[in-house]
Amino acid sequence: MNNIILVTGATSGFGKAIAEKFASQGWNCIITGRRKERLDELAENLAAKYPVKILPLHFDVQKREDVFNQVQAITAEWQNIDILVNNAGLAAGRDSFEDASIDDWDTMIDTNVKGLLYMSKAVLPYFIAKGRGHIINIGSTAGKEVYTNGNVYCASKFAVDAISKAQRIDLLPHKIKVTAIHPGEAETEFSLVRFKGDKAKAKAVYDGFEPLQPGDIADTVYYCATLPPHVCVNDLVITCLAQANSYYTYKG
Ligand code: NDP
Ligand code: 8X3
Repeated sequence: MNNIILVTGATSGFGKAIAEKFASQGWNCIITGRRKERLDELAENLAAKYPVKILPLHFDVQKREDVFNQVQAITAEWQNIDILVNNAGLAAGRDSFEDASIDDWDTMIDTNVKGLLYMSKAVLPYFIAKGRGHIINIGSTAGKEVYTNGNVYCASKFAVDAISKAQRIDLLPHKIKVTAIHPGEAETEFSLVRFKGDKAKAKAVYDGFEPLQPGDIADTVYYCATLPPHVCVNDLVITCLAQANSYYTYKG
């Protein structure tokens, strides 16, 4: 029987690359996101390319009832989940505290923090029933150091860091691994979303250096997910060569 991974935010960027990586290695995948067309297209492509099953679930992680309804409705065959990757997330805006939009703050907290909590809580009964599981939370270097105009995005990723540490402790009796992966700047749709469709602004973020690519994060998730049962990577910061941390990216 194939292993099963559930990846949130699989319509783009890291999530899409993670689904592709695991499918290519024979894992059945539950993929989620709000953009149904993209989700269905990915499901069709992966199922055509690899000998695996793909279950697309279309919902918004901010909506508590939808999260629980969707996760609780999956059939017994799919409930045998081995890994949950809490990847869905975003930055909305990059403005000074006094200028930042409160709606943007709500969106980031509701998605990056509350969405991750809802998903974890919804999947946990399946892990507890089988006596093992692995939660992989995608944080950020923004959750390690606060940078100029990063305010609430950074706060949401500091929360991911704290929640990961809390889950690691509290879920030990259930033999559930918890891994937080904190990437630095990576070329996905992240900046396009952050700058609300402004392509020039989004592209400028990656000028002058070679950023991480989605496949780099997919490979890292796969590595953490396939270690022996007694080994758990707890906290992993990963950046491109040019980036030392949230403040220092060499563009020489
Ligand atoms: P993308 O914008 O390419 O992908 C984000 C994914 O999250 C999409 O699939 C999107 O799907 C999904 N998503 C966003 N909001 C929701 C929601 N409310 N409900 C369900 N799904 C949602 O960005 P990345 O791949 O870069 O981002 C993935 C994660 O990595 C995020 O948590 C981000 O904060 C983090 N990260 C990104 C870095 C980067 O530089 N790129 C660096 C460090 C961390 P849809 O819109 O279809 O719902
Ligand atoms: C995304 C990376 O540097 O924009 O989390 O915060 S950064």
